[in-house]
Amino acid sequence: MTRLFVMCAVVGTGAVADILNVPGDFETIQAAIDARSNGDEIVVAPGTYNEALFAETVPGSGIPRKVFTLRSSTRNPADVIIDASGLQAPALHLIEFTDPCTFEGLTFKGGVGALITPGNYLAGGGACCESADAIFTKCVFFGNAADRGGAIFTYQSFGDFRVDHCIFRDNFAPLGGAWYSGFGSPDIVHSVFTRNSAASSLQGNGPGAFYFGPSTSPKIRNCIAWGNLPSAVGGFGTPDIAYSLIEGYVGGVANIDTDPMFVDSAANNFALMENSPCIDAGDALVSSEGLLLDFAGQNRGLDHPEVPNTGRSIFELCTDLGAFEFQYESAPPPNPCPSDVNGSGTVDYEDLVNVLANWGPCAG
Ligand SMILES: [Ca+2]
Ligand SMILES: [Ca+2]
Repeated sequence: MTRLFVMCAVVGTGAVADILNVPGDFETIQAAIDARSNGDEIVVAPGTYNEALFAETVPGSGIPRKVFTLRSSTRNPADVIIDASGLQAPALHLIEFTDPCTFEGLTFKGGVGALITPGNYLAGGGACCESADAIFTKCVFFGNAADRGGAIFTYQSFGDFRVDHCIFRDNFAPLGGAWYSGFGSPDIVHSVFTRNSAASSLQGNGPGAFYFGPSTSPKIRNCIAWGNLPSAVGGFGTPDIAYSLIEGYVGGVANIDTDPMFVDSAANNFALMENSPCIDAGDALVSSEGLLLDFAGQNRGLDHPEVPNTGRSIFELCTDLGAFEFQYESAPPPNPCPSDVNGSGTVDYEDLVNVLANWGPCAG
């Protein structure tokens, strides 16, 4: 009787979530996904996992929702690489999640998209999200390819789709080198799109970063899209783009179109140089909503006192565009009296003795 009561209590609350460790509890990430209960958190140890992940729920089919979180144990995308190379599938494929699953600190690479019918095209090399909301935080998508959405394909998202502090680089698709979005309004915040490419196809040309499909109104804030081929954005949808650097894009509020000045793009270092136009050019209201740490885990919203605040600052917050906040460090104040060798506040006999006692070549 007691046992029955406990079981009912557990099932009744629906709030008992477990942590599933990979490879501690499950040899593969997919095995953990298959074994999950609603609300579980799958924590992956550093390594490269040659897997193509798949999860679905189908409303009315009896397959329970079982929303989950998947993250690296270090929350660093350099440490856990989901590499779908050779598997002829997306690195991640989600179907029918009306509540978002969460993905944090992961790299998705080597995927080639899922076959969508009718239409017969491959969609979403890194992540194919069919009628599925998701939240991607601090994830990297590179070296993925598809026909639509080299890195991400979103279709009929329900309004809770968001990426923040993600880096999309070196992905390819004829339509939407990095992202194809149809029938939905994903939020894209503090992310970097670079070196993604599209090519001519029967459907038309490009663009390299975002393709806004029909009935698509993505909200893009504090992002950088630079160096994508043949262009950054395009399509039929009506994007809401503000406080961003989108190469070649004209319109919206407080957008800029000039070199973002990455520290070392060739080495995939997308932090900002001190003379970057992205510094203090963001919308701090967006950053203040739970996004107060940047890709490197450093504080957001630092005011660079020597840079005009061209974005929207909130109180003391002056946020930057892209995934990294420029870490301003004030220089030490100049010494007003260099001859005061012992720092006494007066230049006197003791300073002179100190100088004479140390006369000659400096050690070292
Ligand atoms: Ca400033
Ligand atoms: Ca700043």
